[in-house]
Amino acid sequence: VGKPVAEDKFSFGLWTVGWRAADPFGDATRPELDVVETVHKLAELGAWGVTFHDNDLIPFGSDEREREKRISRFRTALDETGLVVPMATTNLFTHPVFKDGALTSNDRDIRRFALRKVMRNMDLAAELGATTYVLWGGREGSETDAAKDVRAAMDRYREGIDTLAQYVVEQGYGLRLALEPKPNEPRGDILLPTIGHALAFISTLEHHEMVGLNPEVGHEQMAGLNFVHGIGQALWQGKLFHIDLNGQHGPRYDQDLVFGHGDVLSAFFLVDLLEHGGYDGPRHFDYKPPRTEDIDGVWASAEANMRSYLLLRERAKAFRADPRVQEALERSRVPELAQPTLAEGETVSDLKADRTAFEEFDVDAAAARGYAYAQLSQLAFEHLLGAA
Ligand code: GLT
Ligand code: MN
Ligand code: MN
Ligand code: MN
Repeated sequence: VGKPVAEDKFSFGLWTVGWRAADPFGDATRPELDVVETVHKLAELGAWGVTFHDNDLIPFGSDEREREKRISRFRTALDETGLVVPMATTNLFTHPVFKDGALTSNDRDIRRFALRKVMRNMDLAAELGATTYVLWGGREGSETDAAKDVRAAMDRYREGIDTLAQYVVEQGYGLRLALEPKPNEPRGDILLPTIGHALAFISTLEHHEMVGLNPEVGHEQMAGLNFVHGIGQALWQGKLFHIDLNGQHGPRYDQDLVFGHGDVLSAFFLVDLLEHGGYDGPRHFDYKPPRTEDIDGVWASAEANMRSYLLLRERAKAFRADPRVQEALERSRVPELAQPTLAEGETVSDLKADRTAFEEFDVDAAAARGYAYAQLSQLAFEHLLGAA
């Protein structure tokens, strides 16, 4: 595969390559990365976009002068490189004020402060041309069920998202909101833990049409769920506004590995789905360069994300184009699922009157038919390995 190009729409959060690798047990292993250097390096590697939290760019508590200075340095780097800002988000988790959450903190003053913090960064996001605004509620949750009235918390969560959507409408910003589910970490339990919970929540919103999802590979896998199925449903509901690509080895702490460096078979089917399922948004990497790496390792890992995606895309294309795969899909009756179960114009009483559907249906013969999924699955595996 060649070098990544702008059309690939690869983007990175400033907090990814910029992670200094402090963890709950150890200090940072890397120095601070300068924003301007980051933007230039990402552009050089072939990335198309860069995303940020307010506090990745502007340290919490900066005065107006400092804020303007930082924004202007960032803007200059963007102009110099042509990198775009497709998405922005808010840090509602680092400062101790958010220890019980932001939009759902029990403390009302903190909820009001959180809304203002988001609104302020929405102004900047719109100014920089972003089209998606992500909300990851990492601190929305609890460690004890005694602490949180979940029904009241959902009321406040809905009020918060509706208020922010209303702000976007009133300001005339071209932003859509994308909620990012995660089951736990840093809270013991986080509200809106999975794609499914978040989709159900969105349907209750006043401005539901402008709110969708930013699902992350590792977050669903931490919950033991099939990410490809989650993305399939999000696409089906028109709610895949953005995506966080990375790697994870099943239910354990949030690993944020390089894309493809976790469940590789799932990554293959994910790329196949994104490429053939009508998603044309950013391919955004939300990963952490391992704590063991120096700065060369950081850039090698950034490059690895894009290369993994391109390799998987190439393999997925070959899989789709292989006549043996098309035959295998037919044999497995995969295309038949697209056919409606009732015939055109058929009513439920027609179905009830159809003796071939039930009374005369040969259940034993139907039960005996194999689906040939073993062959199909192996073909996918061999294409993934480049062995087909
Ligand atoms: C944080 C989190 C990510 C979210 C980011 C957006 S912040 O790094 O772990 O999964 O996407 O707020
Ligand atoms: Mn993660
Ligand atoms: Mn993360
Ligand atoms: Mn994420």
